[in-house]
Amino acid sequence: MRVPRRRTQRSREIPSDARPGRVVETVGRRVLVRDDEGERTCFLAGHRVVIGDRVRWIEARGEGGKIVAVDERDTALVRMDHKGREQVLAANLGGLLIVVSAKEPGFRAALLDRYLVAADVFGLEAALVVTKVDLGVDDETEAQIARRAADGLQVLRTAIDPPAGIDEVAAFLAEHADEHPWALVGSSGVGKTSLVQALLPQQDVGPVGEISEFWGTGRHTTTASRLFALPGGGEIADSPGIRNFTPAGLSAQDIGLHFPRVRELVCKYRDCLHRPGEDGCVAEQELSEPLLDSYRTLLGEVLDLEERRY
Ligand SMILES: Nc1nc2c(ncn2[C@@H]2O[C@H](COP(=O)(O)OP(=O)(O)O)[C@@H](O)[C@H]2O)c(=O)[nH]1
Ligand SMILES: [Mg+2]
Ligand SMILES: [Zn+2]
Repeated sequence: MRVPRRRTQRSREIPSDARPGRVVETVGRRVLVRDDEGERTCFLAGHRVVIGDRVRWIEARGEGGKIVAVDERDTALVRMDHKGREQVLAANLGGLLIVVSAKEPGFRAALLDRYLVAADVFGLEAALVVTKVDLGVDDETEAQIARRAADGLQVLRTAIDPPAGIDEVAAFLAEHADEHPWALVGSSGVGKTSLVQALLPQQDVGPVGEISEFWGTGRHTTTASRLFALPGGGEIADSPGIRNFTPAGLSAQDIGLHFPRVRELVCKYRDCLHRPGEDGCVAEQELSEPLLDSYRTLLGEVLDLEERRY
């Protein structure tokens, strides 16, 4: 699916003294814009921006900058909120570093699969980071990891104390460095901010161990979404967790196309949605239970949202 394009400036002209920059932090209606000269707080004049957006800004009397235009996005990570509204979470990303913890909280395979679907839908690369391996990885989780690795997903494993795998994450991000940053995604508490802190020991990267949820409006959390430049190269975005991530722009019929093995099913009817009890459906014979569960849960949600919208 192509991301919805947004023209740089709809009707108003961009002032000639406007300078380019990139949004590296958002907390509610306040954003931090970075360019070669540094960072400054900007306020929004009717624009909606997210982390990673390329913008034009002008000096504003005594209070940093004012954003006057938002450039077209190369990519956008968009979710559907519980009311079926599209919500852009980040712009111009190159990939998703999907973070799942071995324990506390336990491995959430279904959420991992949704982010994999999202990467596929929005044209992003993806890799898996399994955090908290110091707590041990049980057999069931190992099986879940092995299944994704067999599908070609790169898997990194980390622990903070004693440190393990941190250099591998840094090397991975350096290898994938270009103008499109990667973003850490995953539930609250899986260790995203701890990982960023381990990558940037000299810098205060934000609160660790606080349960915060991102609702898009900025009202429910003071925790920022923030883009960090790494010393070895590459960039990584950290953000508060999202309780339930549903990629936007998916029709019920599309979902199967974004799941490995589901897309290969040959059922009696070509438009089979592989719901329980469907006539001539081979999904239950052909797929593992966790994979089918992941698929059916997302399908159920999209069907619900479709029903509510039409
Ligand atoms: N045992 C263990 N705990 C960790 C590890 N990484 C993070 N934590 C703990 O997990 C909790 C949540 O971490 P945080 O980085 O805030 O997670 P975030 O919500 O994903 O940003 C904190 O109490 C961390 O100390 C790890 O590698 N091992
Ligand atoms: Mg965090
Ligand atoms: Zn079927």
